[in-house]
Amino acid sequence: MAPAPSALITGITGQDGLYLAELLVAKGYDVHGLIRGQNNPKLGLVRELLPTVTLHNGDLTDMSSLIRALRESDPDEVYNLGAVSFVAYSWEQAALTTDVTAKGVLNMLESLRLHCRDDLGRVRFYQASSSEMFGKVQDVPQHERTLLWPRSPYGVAKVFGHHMTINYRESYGMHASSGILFNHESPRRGPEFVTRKVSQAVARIHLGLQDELVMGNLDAERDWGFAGDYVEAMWLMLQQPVADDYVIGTGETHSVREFVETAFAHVGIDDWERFVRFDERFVRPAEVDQLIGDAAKARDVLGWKPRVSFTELVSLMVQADIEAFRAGWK
Ligand code: NDP
Ligand code: GDR
Repeated sequence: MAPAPSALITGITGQDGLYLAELLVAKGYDVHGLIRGQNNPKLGLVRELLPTVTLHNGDLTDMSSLIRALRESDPDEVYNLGAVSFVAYSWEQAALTTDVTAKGVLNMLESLRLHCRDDLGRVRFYQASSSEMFGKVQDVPQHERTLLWPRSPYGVAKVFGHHMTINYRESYGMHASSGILFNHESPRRGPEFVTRKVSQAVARIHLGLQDELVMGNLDAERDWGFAGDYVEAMWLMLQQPVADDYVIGTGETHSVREFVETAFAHVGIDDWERFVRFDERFVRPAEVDQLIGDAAKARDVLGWKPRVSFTELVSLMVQADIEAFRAGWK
């Protein structure tokens, strides 16, 4: 019997890392994760959800730790999901964002190149690229050949990682693929992101625990999908004989206002405006006004399509938060 395939995931403590690790464990992989910091607060959660996963200490800014993690895990596939991923924060810590989200990708690719030595196609690599790279969009909808025009230090950092991934593929023949993923959400989304901020607030308002929701730009439009669907696309990319880049999105766009309205509708509140207050603090120095992905290539080549609709996504997030608050977890 062939040995189980193995995978190393950076960013395993994040939203996507958890879903991807669960998917790979279910597929029979020997799963390894990179975990950073001397006392990571997510360690307990990872151990509880993923008891069979092997964790390796390391940080994307520390190349020797990446080489060690590769040596210890000896993976067939590497998924590079680790990043400073909150766009608003990237203006406050632009240099840190560059070190982790941009140079961290180079550190991982270079570590992999050294690890694989004379068989560079041996390990398949996935880079978590982002629709934020499209920024001031030059095509509607956005596809794999749309010109990149990032609008934040985060977006700029992701462009670096994206092109470095393509460069390592072209220079060394590495099986390095880049998924240009549009926003994807879930009950595991960090509370700093708008969807979870809204789902938590609406749940708390519904339960009488909070009476207002303070927001920034309600006019921004995003192509929102469910994270569980999107990690399948990551895996599918690495199963292809030839590495390539793919846009992953739903092909629908909705405003932040619509997200808020749909979330309140889930708890039977129609006059939602009375709960929502605007605060300049949440407005960004430069905004990405509208994103909408054309995932035709992923549909045709990978056979991928999203399963969860916008309304289902909003409802499942609000409902999960209602249940979590009721259970008194938070
Ligand atoms: P999260 O913010 O939930 O997770 C980020 C992960 O990166 C965490 O595990 C975090 O670890 C880790 N990390 C942060 N800094 C470092 C570091 N210096 N070294 C190693 N790991 C580090 O992000 P998501 O799960 O939502 O996203 C996964 C990836 O996909 C990210 O690269 C993100 O930029 C990208 N992406 C996400 C999209 C989305 O809509 N979710 C869309 C497109 C791209 P810790 O817990 O220790 O902080
Ligand atoms: P985004 O996600 O920047 O698209 O990046 P986020 O949920 O933070 O913002 C989406 C839009 O909502 C507007 N907005 C607010 N955002 C936040 N966080 N808080 C608010 O109060 C608020 N009010 C309005 C924002 O201005 C923005 O237009 C996410 C991250 O996961 C990235 O890592 C990933 O690459 C991209 O999605 C695709």
